[in-house]
Amino acid sequence: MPFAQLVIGPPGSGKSTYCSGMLQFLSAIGRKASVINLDPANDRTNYESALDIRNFITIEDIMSQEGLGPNGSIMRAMEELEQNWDEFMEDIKELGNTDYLILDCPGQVELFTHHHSLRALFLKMQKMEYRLVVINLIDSFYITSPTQYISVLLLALRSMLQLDLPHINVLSKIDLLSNYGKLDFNLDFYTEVQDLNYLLPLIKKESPTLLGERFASLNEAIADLIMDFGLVEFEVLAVEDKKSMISLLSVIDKATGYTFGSTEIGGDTIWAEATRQGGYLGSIGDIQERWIDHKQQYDEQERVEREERMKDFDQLSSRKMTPEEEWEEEVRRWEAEQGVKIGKGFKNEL
Ligand SMILES: Nc1nc2c(ncn2[C@@H]2O[C@H](COP(=O)(O)OP(=O)(O)OP(=O)(O)O)[C@@H](O)[C@H]2O)c(=O)[nH]1
Ligand SMILES: [Mg+2]
Repeated sequence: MPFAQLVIGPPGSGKSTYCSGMLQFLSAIGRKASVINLDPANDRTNYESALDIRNFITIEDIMSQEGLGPNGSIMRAMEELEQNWDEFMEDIKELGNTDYLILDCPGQVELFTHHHSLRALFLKMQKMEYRLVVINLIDSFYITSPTQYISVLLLALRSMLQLDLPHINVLSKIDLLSNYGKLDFNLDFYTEVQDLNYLLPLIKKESPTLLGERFASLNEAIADLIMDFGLVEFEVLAVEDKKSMISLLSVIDKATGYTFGSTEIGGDTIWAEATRQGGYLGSIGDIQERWIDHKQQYDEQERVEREERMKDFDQLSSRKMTPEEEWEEEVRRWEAEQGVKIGKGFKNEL
């Protein structure tokens, strides 16, 4: 049973960087993974793609043939891909046996809020028995302003409803958050999407004009809607931080059913189960402490520990630790800390 991560998110939210990091990580722990570049504008990927939409279609071609601008051309390229999906799918099949496909999608939000092509492609993959999970990356910068936060919540909700697949929303670049000044609330307020009514006075302050009052009312209505659905939650990610990648993978594994090692469980059950259990991120207070309150101490402590591990390894084996061995070591430590297995052979052990 192949699994696929569909990596979406607004422009610059870290999709391609994530795909590259996840590819390295999965490969290091012995899962066969391949990245497919679905972004026709992505001419310099920071990973080696197993398959590239640009081999079929480039936005330069569409721009010159159809007289469209770069953004319209990306939408058009997705429509063309949808029409020629069988050919593309044949190429995916030729990639052979992969545990995980990782799809690096374009950043136009229309693609996952109301345009049909991406959804149609994902549905086709689902029919081919891929176990899909959407990874929706949203730059954590947006939680620094109440109205922007409401806006990304709406975006996340809209994508969840439109794509109708197991969906993991992730606040990306969490390592940069402490540079943006003090948040109005603790980080868990934002990740758990707690009572948004607390934001309302701040929204009113952010928009003091008459028009601003109507804007505040709009935000209030959206906040109510988001709370009514109660679907949106966020994980956090700093792509260079191995622990945060490992934690996120454990959440992904639950959402896809990889954790269960069974092909029998239906998608709904898995999603419900994954949602019920929540992440393995430790208590959410740890995240506030790790990424905001004591970030520098944690960074320093982790740097020192890593150097010591490297030195010990060096002395014992008279060679440097490979990146794969570093990942394995980090996974082992994480497993010991959490009492949960994620590494090689995990599927068979269950
Ligand atoms: N500090 C930090 N920077 C990150 C992280 N993830 C991505 N970035 C940076 O964010 C920038 C944008 O990342 P990309 O991976 O190109 O983002 P994208 O979503 O693929 O962008 P588009 O394809 O243009 O939509 C790059 O400079 C990355 O190095 C992170 O976790 N922490
Ligand atoms: Mg990209």
